[in-house]
Amino acid sequence: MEKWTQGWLAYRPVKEAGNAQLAGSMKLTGFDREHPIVQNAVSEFCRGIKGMLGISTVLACSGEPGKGVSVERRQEIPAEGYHIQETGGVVNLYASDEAGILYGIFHILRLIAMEEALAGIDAACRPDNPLRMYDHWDNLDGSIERGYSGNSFFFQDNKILVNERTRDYCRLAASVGINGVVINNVNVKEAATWLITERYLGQLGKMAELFAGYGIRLFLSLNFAAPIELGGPDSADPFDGKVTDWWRQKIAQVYEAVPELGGFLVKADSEGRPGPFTYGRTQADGANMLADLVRPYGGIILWRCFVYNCTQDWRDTKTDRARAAYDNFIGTDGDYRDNVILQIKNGPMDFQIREPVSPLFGALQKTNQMLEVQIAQEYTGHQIDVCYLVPMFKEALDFNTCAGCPSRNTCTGDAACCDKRSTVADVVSGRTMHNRNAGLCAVCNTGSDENWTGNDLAGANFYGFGRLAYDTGLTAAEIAEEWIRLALSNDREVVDTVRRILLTSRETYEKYTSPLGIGWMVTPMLHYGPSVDGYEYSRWGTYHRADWQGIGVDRTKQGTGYAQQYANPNASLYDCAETCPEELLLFFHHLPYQYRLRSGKTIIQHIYDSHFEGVEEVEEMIACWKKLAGKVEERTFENVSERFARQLENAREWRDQVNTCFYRKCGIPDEKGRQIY
Ligand code: GCW
Repeated sequence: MEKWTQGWLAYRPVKEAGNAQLAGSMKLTGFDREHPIVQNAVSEFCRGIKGMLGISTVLACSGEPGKGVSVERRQEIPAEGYHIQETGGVVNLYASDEAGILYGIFHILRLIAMEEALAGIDAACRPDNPLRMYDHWDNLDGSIERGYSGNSFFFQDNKILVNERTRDYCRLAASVGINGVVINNVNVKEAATWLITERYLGQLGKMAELFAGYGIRLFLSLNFAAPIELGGPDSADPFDGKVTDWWRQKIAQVYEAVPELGGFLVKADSEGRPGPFTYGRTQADGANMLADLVRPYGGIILWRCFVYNCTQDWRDTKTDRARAAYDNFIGTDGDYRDNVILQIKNGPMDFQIREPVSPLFGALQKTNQMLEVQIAQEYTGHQIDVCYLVPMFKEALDFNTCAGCPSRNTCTGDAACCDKRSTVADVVSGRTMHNRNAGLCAVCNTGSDENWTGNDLAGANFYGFGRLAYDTGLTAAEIAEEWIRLALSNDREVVDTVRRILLTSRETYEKYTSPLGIGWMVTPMLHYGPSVDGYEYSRWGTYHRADWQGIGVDRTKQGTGYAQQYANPNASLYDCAETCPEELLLFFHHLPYQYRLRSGKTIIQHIYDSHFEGVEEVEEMIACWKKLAGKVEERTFENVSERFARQLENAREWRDQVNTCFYRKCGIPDEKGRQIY
């Protein structure tokens, strides 16, 4: 069996900080010690205490006195929440359900690992978001679409794997509060279509049971045309009785074998995937058909909004891919069953290093919504380049959609009238609509590599997404610091250095790649490395529209009109170049190279400067990292050093190709006379 690390659950020996006394034993009241989640919580506690403090603990019989951790049921604690309170030398952990205990135990272990005293602790925690999911794009042959850290550990040679690594995956996921996992790629083809058949149901049942022991519900991506492909009726029309009968039986069969199944994720009518549009039905018609059938089993349907025309003619400047999600879904607002959730990518395009927030959030007022982000670094460096994405996710969550605001059409942005419940965080937590079917999911960045994530530092995204989904109030810096201390070291120099690297990494990546929100410019299909015009004359709708005079996409009223999909004041802010946030300027406006930014620099000079700076920043990161030799584990040191060498090469290539390409387009030299080819 291959080896793999324990990530942030390394449980290395630590300074005990007075915790040894307090963590000496564990006592349970009001919970069944045979419950799988309780069992897992107890064994995790024992394992952690042994590794970190060298103490062999036992689960004492309920009611026994003495120091230790006392676990008790308290009905008033919210679902999946917990309260940890130290009194008289006993660490009391209260929860109303088993998942709360598990999360509380991981919290206690986290504090011990960070050498923080449990004495005096009084922490009440509850999840900010009902659903907190990792979505894997794993294929049954073991490959991973947009995977940058080896092969799948869920599938191999068209078989499902359930083994010790699956358990360690669950431990990592549960330790950061993940409660749902989609194991297979949203592009459901070939063998994956058969996941819902006898061929796989036995193994799926085992996997779902293992997951359930960690408070995680298993979900599957579904092929909307499964009836046709699996030998059922020759149609997938959601209004055809033969089709619904087929699905009814199918879903009954699946739930019979996999009773813990959370439901299904569907990518319909997108990038060649079949869907209800084929039959003249709406997205809601398709989603509702499945939702009605999974309802008796408590299942939910996650329906993706990534629906756009991927066979665009680049000559056509009116069609705008950015508009597509809104245009395709806004008309169906309110048409969905309450066990359907629309899963919306954070931006209107596709996981670029900088995008505005999707205007669908909040604009949908009567439909469950979920935020989809990507920690697999498809467009952000393939887990070769370091790019800590939690700051980007926070930005999206903090965005005020201003939806539902009574003065949205006249609002100037400085009015105190702003509805307090209209940020993306409010919408996807369910606070806006008072719904439980809401949350966050991330396209996951893991694979069979020894360190799970290719680059060790990409572990910060794997960890950080979960922590943020559970506790949206945490800052990106706090999450980074936790991860460093758990996964790397408590050493101050390590913590400070790596935190700085992580927190600046997104801006650095942005600087040496695509400027001012323009996006793309990547090598087609691969999506790593520069190719300025690579997608410019393609069918994918991802253009920068640069010529010899200017660059950017006109998405104003005069252009594609995309900016008007937002509520005011966002719509008017974006519509005008003077008020548009500068980091998004070229996303919304086509402007001459000589246009002056607020810094006084022209756009072309900004392009040159930022590209030189980006490379310099990578060089600085590398110099800082080198100083950590001997202070972090050697395997980690070597892994990150090797990745940094490749990142530097990549950054130089980006700098030189982007600068040269734009210099050749516009003929305007760099004011500082640096080398441009
Ligand atoms: O970003 C694009 C990717 C595809 C992916 C698609 C999606 C799974 O390039 O590989 O397909 O998004 O999100 O469905």
